[in-house]
Amino acid sequence: MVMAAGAVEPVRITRDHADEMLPVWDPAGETIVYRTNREPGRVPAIASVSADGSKERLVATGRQEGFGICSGSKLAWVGKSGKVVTGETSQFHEFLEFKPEPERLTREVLDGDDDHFSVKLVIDGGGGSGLFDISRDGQVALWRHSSIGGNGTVSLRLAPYPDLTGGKTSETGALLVRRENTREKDAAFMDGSLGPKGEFVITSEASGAGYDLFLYEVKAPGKRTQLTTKGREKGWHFRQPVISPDGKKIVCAMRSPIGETRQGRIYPASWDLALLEIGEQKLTALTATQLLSENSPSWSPDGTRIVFSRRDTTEAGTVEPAEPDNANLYLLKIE
Ligand SMILES: [Ca+2]
Repeated sequence: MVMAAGAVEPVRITRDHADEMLPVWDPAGETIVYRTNREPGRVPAIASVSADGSKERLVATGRQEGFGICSGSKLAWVGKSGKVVTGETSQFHEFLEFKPEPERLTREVLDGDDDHFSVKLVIDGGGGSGLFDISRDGQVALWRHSSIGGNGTVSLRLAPYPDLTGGKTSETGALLVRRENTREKDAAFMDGSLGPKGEFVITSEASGAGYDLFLYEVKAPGKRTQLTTKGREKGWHFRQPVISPDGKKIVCAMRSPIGETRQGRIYPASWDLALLEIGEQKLTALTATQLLSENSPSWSPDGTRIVFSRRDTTEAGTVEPAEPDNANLYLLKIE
């Protein structure tokens, strides 16, 4: 594996000393929304920053109890509408649509619609979801439904996004694929990402001792194409796949099973980012850092940059001198 030709040092774009995680880039422009834990009590909230590092700010907060307004999944932009969907896990768990405003939004209610947030899906059955994505054109939604307390099934479902009106994650839309194997249920469909028009889905799934990436054509449910094999063969983890705007490439997080050492102490392997050409199954490392984890990538609308979250895996606060250990967002050019 080699570094990409022309790869350059990533540029840090957030400065807050709390953690910035799970960034998602607006298909319409230069705004990136993400999860932050900067609020008192560190309950997750929603923040945004411009790709040039300006306008870093809180966008929406919820009740400072439980798991909060941005805890159920990665955020998802609704095409170029300027609207965003968040997974909220206060009391009943729901996927909520809202539109970021110049003023910070505050959600006071535990469940249901309010002035700014409308329910698109309700997570039913006592299980979980944790995965929600919308195709780049805003037309198709993908989510996971898990029945943890029930029969141990995990499903991926799809629906036209405009059709979501507050139904249940267990029965809305159409089934793409389901796993009934309880042994693997916790690892089934760890991450999932929709193609630009919702025409295919890339997943990360348990594979051997690791995780590999797989492709499902929406028109041929049940048929699975394996895109990586080092999970099965060597215990590598391939996670968090995101598909380029042209639908031809994937950036994902990957890590080897081999730990890393600093000052005689061994730490788990850190995450790096990799680029995969879907048709050629050619994998290129975009980062190769020791003891720094790069994860949660998201593509710029023109496909020339990605934003991701980075933190020091030793929790030693070595991001910058005199700064506490914290996760930050970075941009990386992709040539
Ligand atoms: Ca930070």
